[in-house]
Amino acid sequence: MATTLDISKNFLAIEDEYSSFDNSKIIILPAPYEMTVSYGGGAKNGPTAILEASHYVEFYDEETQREIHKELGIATLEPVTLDGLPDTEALEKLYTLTKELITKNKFVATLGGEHTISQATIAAYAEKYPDLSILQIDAHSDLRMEYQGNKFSHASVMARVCEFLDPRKLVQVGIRAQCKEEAEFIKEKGITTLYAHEIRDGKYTKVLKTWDEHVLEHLSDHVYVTFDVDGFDPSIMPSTGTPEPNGLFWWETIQMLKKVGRRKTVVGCDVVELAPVEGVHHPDLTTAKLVMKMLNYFL
Ligand SMILES: [Mn+2]
Repeated sequence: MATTLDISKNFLAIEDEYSSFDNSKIIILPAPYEMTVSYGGGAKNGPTAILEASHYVEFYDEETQREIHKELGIATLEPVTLDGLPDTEALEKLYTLTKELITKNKFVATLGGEHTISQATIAAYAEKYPDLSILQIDAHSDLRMEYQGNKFSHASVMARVCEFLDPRKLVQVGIRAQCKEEAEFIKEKGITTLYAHEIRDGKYTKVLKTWDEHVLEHLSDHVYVTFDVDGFDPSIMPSTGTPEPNGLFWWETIQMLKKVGRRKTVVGCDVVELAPVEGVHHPDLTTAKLVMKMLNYFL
């Protein structure tokens, strides 16, 4: 099994007792993959930036009143080496590693890297949980059959997932940039897509119910959450390759994640596409805190 990072480099800066592989239910898996960036680059620096920023996130979560690292243990693996590998080999490597971790009953939180990586981790989880549904937070639907000639583009990741998972088990939130073919694919295949403009227009807001209830209704019991940070509004998340206006804000997003955690069994997650900008720290910290909130809500 891959080596773990120590207190100087691991998620939250956790001492050995609560961050060893054997003692930890939670595995942070840094996957600095960057091959197909279309606009702004830097996603390969995402995992390290999240880990560094996490040293300024508190162990104690004031909302859930827990110190989750002491309850469950959080081990951070050494970043998986994907550099220089062809797409298929890199994805295969990540799939195999995820599969090993799931077999050992770990909860894997993968840090990207480009969104492309999610097809590998989701494939591993989908084999273990046949009813698995996917909650995708993203500005883009990522359903292009291929992009710039590459079917392993970050813009095609969910099209690849729909090749092995029933598209009706995909729920997308915050979408606000796609091509016509993607919109048609969504309708044709029965994907649940909550477009950003529909959320803002109140399409899913019912009496005493917020839009996220619609998300809950379309998820199965076992859920995998894939979080592309460009789902957030660029005002709180400028550090990403393709920022899009009219994004989600912090509180509504974590409210949704909290409800998902309470009412479903979240079995794994990833946070992808952070492309850190030198001298701009808040998006790195926001992402590290997002990971921490997800762990607190999901486990
Ligand atoms: Mn994406």
